[in-house]
Amino acid sequence: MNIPQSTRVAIIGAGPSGLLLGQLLHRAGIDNVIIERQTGEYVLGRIRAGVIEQTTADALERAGVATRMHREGLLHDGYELCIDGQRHRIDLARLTGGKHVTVYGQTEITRDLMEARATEGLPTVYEAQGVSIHDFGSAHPEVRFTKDGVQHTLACDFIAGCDGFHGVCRASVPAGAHRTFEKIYPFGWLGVLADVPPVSDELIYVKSPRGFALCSMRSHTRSRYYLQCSLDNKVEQWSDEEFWAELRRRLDPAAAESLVTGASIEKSIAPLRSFVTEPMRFGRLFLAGDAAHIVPPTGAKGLNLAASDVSYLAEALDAWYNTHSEEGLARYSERALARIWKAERFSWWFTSLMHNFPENAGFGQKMQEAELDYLLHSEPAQATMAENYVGLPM
Ligand code: RFL
Ligand code: PHB
Repeated sequence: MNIPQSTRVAIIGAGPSGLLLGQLLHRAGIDNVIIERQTGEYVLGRIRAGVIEQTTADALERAGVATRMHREGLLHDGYELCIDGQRHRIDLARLTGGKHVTVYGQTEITRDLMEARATEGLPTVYEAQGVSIHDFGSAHPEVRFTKDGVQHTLACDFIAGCDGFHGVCRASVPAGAHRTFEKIYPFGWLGVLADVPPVSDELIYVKSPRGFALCSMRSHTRSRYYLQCSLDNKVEQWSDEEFWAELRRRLDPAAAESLVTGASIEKSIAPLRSFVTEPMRFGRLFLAGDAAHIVPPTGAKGLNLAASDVSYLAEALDAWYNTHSEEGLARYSERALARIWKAERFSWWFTSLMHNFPENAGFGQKMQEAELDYLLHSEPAQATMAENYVGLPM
């Protein structure tokens, strides 16, 4: 591939944010180039999100990449909360007037987006080294990087920072130009992916005296399970046998009994964090997705926020190029942050409700118990939870 020297929008990062933005821009007739530091295989190897809101499914539809999701994705109109060995169903469809979520892995969405991009011949530079961004305070920003030992400069009108939490874009913003808000949780999630049938047709979020667990899935034959673990745990400390034994201890007796176990095909530990940077626009640099915010995975909101960010951004750039309106770009940060803070609240609340907190003895624990008791016996409380879980409107 010839590496272009100029484009309209330079997108940094080929995760779901960058790839979806690229596809939405292409559909609006806006040239873009994606610069990614890893290989495509590496990006596909990261096992992450599994639950897709309707607004994300709609964005994939607009991007022209929803065919396989419609065919293979699993529609879920409820999930269960298992509290100290007893299961309670949250009936999403009934509580939200017919809404549902789709269980379809981030890996599959990423693969669909990569394939669409390759089919349409859109430029993506993988294994770009030393990526740096310049002059985004001016009308002529630039991206510089090295590929196969050769230095390249990409001139552009705008830079989209879709390069995740550890990327270069947010780090390039002068310290005084933004504010960050952060909460670190005192535990992580140990995740296992295995080719075994899921323990139940629906997701089960588990709170037990031994800590949180989650039973999720990717298909009728592939399961994804998580355990709350200590931050000083290493993946190597957890054999498959130990993982399954600990999961069984946290489940209710019926689920523990019917759990099918097998060899893990992926095992990893993720720390839990809430993080937001404000604003998300710096001249001609726009941050989107994990580059601007992180949620703990309990609410299943990270990928969904990435999709709403890039939907707002694509709409704003479409208006700029095709109707010469600057309003969408001017309002991008404010619009995106309004949705982000509500998802931050929900993810923090659901995380606080379901996990064991070392510091939570006494009053904190009583508050958690009262909150759970209220939720399980109040229809309006369940409706609020369901409304947030299926996703607030964009
Ligand atoms: P990504 O996916 O991190 O992609 C960023 C890309 O940028 C590249 N990059 C660079 N490229 C060029 N130059 C540089 N200097 C670069 N630095 C980095 C990286 O290589 C990478 O390819 O961010 P993006 O696109 O914003 O997507 C965000 C989502 O990945 C994330 O929010 C979700 O995975 C979060 N998440 C979930 N979200 C949901 O909506 N539903 C879920 O069920 C859900 N479950 C999860 C999750 C995240 C998890 N982990 C491990 C954090 C479950 C887990 C366990
Ligand atoms: C997942 O399947 O990976 C998953 C599902 C729901 C969550 C988080 C992760 O809340």
